[in-house]
Amino acid sequence: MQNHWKYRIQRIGMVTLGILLMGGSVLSNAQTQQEVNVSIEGYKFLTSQMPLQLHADTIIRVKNLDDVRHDFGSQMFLNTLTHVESSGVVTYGKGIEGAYLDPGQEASFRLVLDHPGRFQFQCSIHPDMKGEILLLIVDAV
Ligand SMILES: [Cu+2]
Repeated sequence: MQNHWKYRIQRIGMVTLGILLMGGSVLSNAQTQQEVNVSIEGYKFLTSQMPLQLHADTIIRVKNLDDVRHDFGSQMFLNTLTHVESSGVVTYGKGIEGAYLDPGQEASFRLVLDHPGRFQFQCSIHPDMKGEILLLIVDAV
């Protein structure tokens, strides 16, 4: 029963996202997307990222390679509009804490970072699991 309710809310979110994306593509000048890849293996976050730029579309792809459930959560999503896709379910908005990942599962987080810094993330199930994404100011090429 509760699953049905959740599904409906998320469907509504998807429609809203479609409208926002259409609006966004008119406003932005086809910026390139920058990627951060995070794999979870052996109760550790392994991060690979290119130098990140401010105000660019950023996608964080997270994959759980362990055979236990993990969580990818970060404060950075709380005040930032974030588009999360996990198991074919899309959520969009501010205040997203993160996503749970079952064994083998992937999730992606799309957002635009508007200030530099170290963005920390963690697994709420295993508090010792922590990682970070760095956004240093670099001159655009
Ligand atoms: Cu964990």
